[in-house]
Amino acid sequence: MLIGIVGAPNKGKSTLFSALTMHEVTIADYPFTTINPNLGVAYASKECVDKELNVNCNARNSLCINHIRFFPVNIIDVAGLVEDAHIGKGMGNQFLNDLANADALMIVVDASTKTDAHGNKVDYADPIKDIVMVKNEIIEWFSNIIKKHLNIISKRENGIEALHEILSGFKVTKNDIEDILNLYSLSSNKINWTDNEIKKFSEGIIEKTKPMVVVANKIDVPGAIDNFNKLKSAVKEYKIIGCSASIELALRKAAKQNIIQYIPGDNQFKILKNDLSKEKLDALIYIQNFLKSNNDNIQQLLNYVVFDLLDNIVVYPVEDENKYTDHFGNVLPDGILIKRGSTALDLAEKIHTNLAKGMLYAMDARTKKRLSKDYILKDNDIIKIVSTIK
Ligand SMILES: Nc1nc2c(ncn2[C@@H]2O[C@H](COP(=O)(O)OP(=O)(O)O)[C@@H](O)[C@H]2O)c(=O)[nH]1
Ligand SMILES: [Mg+2]
Repeated sequence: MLIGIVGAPNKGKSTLFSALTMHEVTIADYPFTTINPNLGVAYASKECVDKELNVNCNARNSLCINHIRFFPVNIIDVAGLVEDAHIGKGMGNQFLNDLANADALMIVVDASTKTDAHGNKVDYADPIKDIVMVKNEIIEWFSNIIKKHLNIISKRENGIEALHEILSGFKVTKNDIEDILNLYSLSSNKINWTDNEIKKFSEGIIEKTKPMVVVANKIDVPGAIDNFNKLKSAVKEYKIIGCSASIELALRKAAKQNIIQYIPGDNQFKILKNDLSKEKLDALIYIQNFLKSNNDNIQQLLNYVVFDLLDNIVVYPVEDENKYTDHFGNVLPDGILIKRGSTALDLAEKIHTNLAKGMLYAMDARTKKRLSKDYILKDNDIIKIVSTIK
């Protein structure tokens, strides 16, 4: 899973990225812990089933702290987008290609309203303008990709197949394409759309395959909460989550330095050092008050994207259905993020293609009941896959 951070310059995208990807602990063998500057790992969190079962898990593909399970997801922070980036303004829009593979996008806006859509300091700038601009630039970027290939697409009898080939790196399925063609009554063979039709298609595909959340950042600045509330009542199209990326970054830095004990997402922390300077202590008290007075935080933001916007559930595969272990004896080693509606066979495929190939049936480890391959998984299911191939 890949989540992209987008927005105009100076809204706090990179600060948010740093805060989301800074951890006290990382999972050593997770493939993405080697980080290039703008690609990192963040952790979505949810109560672990080990609490309900009254055991302590040995989490391996995820982390578990005080019965809160943390699941790795990839985060990418791209350059700032400005109005008319698609005709070369600012840094242009080529860097949006890095978002092709993203499953969802976080649009970062400045709730303090002190930076405009170009990132310049101003007295007032309406964050709604940023949302409109970002969405529009993303649609323009996508439209240009279609335009570039239109000549080839127009020669093909089957337009859906032709589009699907062009969009193979975009996490766009044939079904997605078909749905949008139907929605806007667009022709599907020997496609030769007008610019307007290309734009409609692009808008439809982006809305369907790149769901977005708006992050109202810099909520710590005086007056920002009012702007945030205004934004929430004016924009119904997206969920809007307020946060202060800079405060959360300070918080996670303090946790990393073992100055405080903090579980991401909590609205409190414990100070571990008693020899802090007055300045540091005051800063921590300020952060503590901030946490207590604000409901949203970046952990909720990430959890919203993973579990609500992208509709994932968590399933725990085990080999021993009595002890809830793998064959090394690890208790509930893996928590797997999987789309709601997935089947037991989908889970087997996610674990290993061979496991799926030889799959006979699944078993609910709680009830010991047999489940068919097409059983629709439920959130927090503990599942044993029985297969002829391991
Ligand atoms: N007050 C406040 N300032 C912030 C916050 N997040 C970022 N900033 C500041 O905004 C400026 C731009 O931040 P940066 O992360 O580089 O923005 P980007 O260009 O969108 O990546 C920097 O001066 C940050 O310190 C925040 O939550 N609150
Ligand atoms: Mg940046």
